[in-house]
Amino acid sequence: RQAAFRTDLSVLLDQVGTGKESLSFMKRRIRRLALQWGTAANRLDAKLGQRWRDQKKILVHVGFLTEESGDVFSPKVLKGGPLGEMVQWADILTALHVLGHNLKISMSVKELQGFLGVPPGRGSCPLTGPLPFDLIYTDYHGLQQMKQHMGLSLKKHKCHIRVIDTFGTEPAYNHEEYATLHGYRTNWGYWNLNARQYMTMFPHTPDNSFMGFVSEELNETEKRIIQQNKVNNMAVVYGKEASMWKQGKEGFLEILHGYMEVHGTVYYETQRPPEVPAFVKNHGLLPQHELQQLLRKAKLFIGFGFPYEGPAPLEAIANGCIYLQPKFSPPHSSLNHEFFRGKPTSREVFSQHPYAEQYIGRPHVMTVDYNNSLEFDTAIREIMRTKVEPYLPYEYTCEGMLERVHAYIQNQVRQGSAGGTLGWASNVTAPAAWPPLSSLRLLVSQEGQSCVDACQSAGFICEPAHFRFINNKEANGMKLQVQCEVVDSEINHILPAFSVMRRECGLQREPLLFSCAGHSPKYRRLCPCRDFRRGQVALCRDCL
Ligand code: U2F
Repeated sequence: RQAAFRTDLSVLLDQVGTGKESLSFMKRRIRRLALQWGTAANRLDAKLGQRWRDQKKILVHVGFLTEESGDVFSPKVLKGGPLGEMVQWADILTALHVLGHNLKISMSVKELQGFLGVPPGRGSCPLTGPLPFDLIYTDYHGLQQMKQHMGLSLKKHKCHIRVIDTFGTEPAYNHEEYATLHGYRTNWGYWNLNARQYMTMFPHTPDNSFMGFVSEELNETEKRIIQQNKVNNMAVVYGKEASMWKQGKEGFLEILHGYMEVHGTVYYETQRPPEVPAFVKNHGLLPQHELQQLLRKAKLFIGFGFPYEGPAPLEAIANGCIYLQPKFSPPHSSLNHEFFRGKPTSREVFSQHPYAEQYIGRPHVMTVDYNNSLEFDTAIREIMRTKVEPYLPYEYTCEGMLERVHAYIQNQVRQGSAGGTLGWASNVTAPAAWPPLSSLRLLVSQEGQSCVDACQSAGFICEPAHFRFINNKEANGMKLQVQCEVVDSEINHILPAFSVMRRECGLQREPLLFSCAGHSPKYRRLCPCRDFRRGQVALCRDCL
């Protein structure tokens, strides 16, 4: 069946259910953005013209909100706890609904069993029949629950699963045997999925797919009004929980206070949290739409280093604020920071919000060393002088998210894999390459450099789907004029690569370990880069 765009969200709102603060938060968000989604649907509909879109049967199982996983998030919704995940799930549900798919939503193991056709009360009884869905979106908690309740058949149906994974999963951590043997085993990884089945919140791990979320978009009149009403000496602090304000913030807060009126939205019960200095005008945790109003007046949105990679800086920039954030030197990662420990990635985070730094940058984003008071002071004064327009990258608009999710749903399933071992779409006979091969740009990294960085510094992005086309002697030797004296094929996540000193070229033997992230001091990587659309890094020029 052909999928038809939907602009009425009432059915979706009924499906989301009631009885928890997390669900109420998501529903308020869906309602608040309904008009924007509607307009975006109409625009994308016109852009895609008469193109056929398959209507898919989709199950969304939100594992972290199930009672069975402990649901630690729901009770904290009104108390300053993380909301980023709920923002993203609300937007994923809306995107799938608006794109016209046949959607089922599960927020408990019981509902999951019902939808999968597993008899209730027989948790260990595996699903024996065919999977009644084309696609299942879930998270790591949900994956664990599905393993418990689908038994062995999970393996068979694995290629239909997409895992929403905020911080990303790198291939070395995903491959069970390799991770176990080489010290990459963590609490989360080792599911042997195709790494593109993990979908992240920001486009930070090109081995995975970028799912994202949306932020409110302003029209030209709203933008003009906001710019007229900006209060040049008003700052809002990023940090809704008192613990984010603790220790070591006094120095730069004093400097900031010397120039600006400082506002906060820190949750409190009865008394002002002691971590928040008396000069800060604390509004308490605000509903999302009131926070937007505050951001419309403020000139500066200032980060303290935590939370990492949340939605709020994008909302601030979209409302015409300049986002000021700390540089991390040395960078934070799972090797040196508690928050990232155990996460299936060794990605290094060089500032509180790397996306804001790399993809948006000046004048909207300033990343400075907070320990250097002079640098900090100069930044504040520059911010007060600088005029900026509200800005939202296309990939974070409703239309951008619809376009991307549409492209994934219609194309990712068609992908083939070298050797057919990925279980990604082995049931399809003649898989056309997607992204198309026309987008491939073959590059060689510096010694010790990953393909993520090599592609990025050349203005491209690493495309793991293209590894299978470059993992051969021809690419290694002839095209790049590398003199390989030996060509070996091994199981190692830094391959394909070659050692300059030893004149040895190495090919990858395990397609699951094709990795943009991999790097090693004495090796130059062979990198499958691709072009991308401006403002929509997930899609290449010919990808739509
Ligand atoms: C991130 O989670 P957070 O929830 O801490 O991310 P934020 O950027 O602070 O904000 C999420 C939403 O909270 C809203 C705001 C954002 O959309 O509009 N909000 C609000 O409604 N009222 C307020 O007073 C202040 C903010 C990230 F998303 C998670 O994935 C991580 O787990 C977490 C830790 O790094 O950071």
